Amino acid sequence: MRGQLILIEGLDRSGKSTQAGLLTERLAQAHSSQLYKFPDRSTPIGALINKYLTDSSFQLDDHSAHLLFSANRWELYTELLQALNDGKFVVLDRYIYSGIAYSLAKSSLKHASSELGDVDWLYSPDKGLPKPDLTLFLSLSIEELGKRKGWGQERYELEQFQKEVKSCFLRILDPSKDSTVHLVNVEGKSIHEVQQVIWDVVVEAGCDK
Ligand code: T5A
Ligand code: NA
Repeated sequence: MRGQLILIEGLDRSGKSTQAGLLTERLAQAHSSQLYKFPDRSTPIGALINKYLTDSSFQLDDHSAHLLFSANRWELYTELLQALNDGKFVVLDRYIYSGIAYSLAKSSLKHASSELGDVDWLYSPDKGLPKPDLTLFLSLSIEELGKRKGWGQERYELEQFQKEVKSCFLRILDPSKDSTVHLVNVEGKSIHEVQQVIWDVVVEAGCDK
């Protein structure tokens, strides 16, 4: 039987990696589970993405950057699909919605996407990747993010840009249009409290079995 594909999305430093790791461990109590993080900086395309994120002098056209993030997901596609087909429960730390939201937040690509019919151009390179059975978006105020450790070190960690990204995420992740999408308010919650809320949503959605 195919395993479940559970995605954790959110802004930079919202606690995705912490929660994705804890969820993978929790699922491992009853199933074989595996975690994938995107971008995966260990691959050939991931190395280029890492350079782009950490070296402000390294420039890429926004369209090219968008395609690279998608290409990075395709690098892991065969392995990820195999894991799911082997019955593994797969947890994703960012995925296609990050790809859309961060690009949509750039004025250059907003223009491209509206010309080509809303966000069609942005979605097209990810077409064919497995859709998550459940997506949890960790929602937190920009003020709180700015207080988190290491904030401001990478390309996109700018307050105004994150505000824009947040509104793009909320535009494409709409629980009233897609029942697999859940918004999780993590404001003022401890790591343990967020973990419990996430687990409740997973169980409620039947994604723990
Ligand atoms: N990107 C990504 C794209 O543009 N397109 C794409 O297609 C994809 C996939 C790097 C950048 O790439 C962009 C988005 C990003 O700008 P990344 O490597 O995932 O992506 O980078 P970050 O999101 O910045 O990863 P972080 O590890 O910094 O953030 P997390 O995973 O959200 O946060 P986490 O768990 O590491 O926690 C951050 C800090 O907060 C603390 C933790 O201990 C840690 O110190 N923390 C809490 N503190 C208080 N209360 C809580 N509840 C806490 N939870 C965690
Ligand atoms: Na992370």
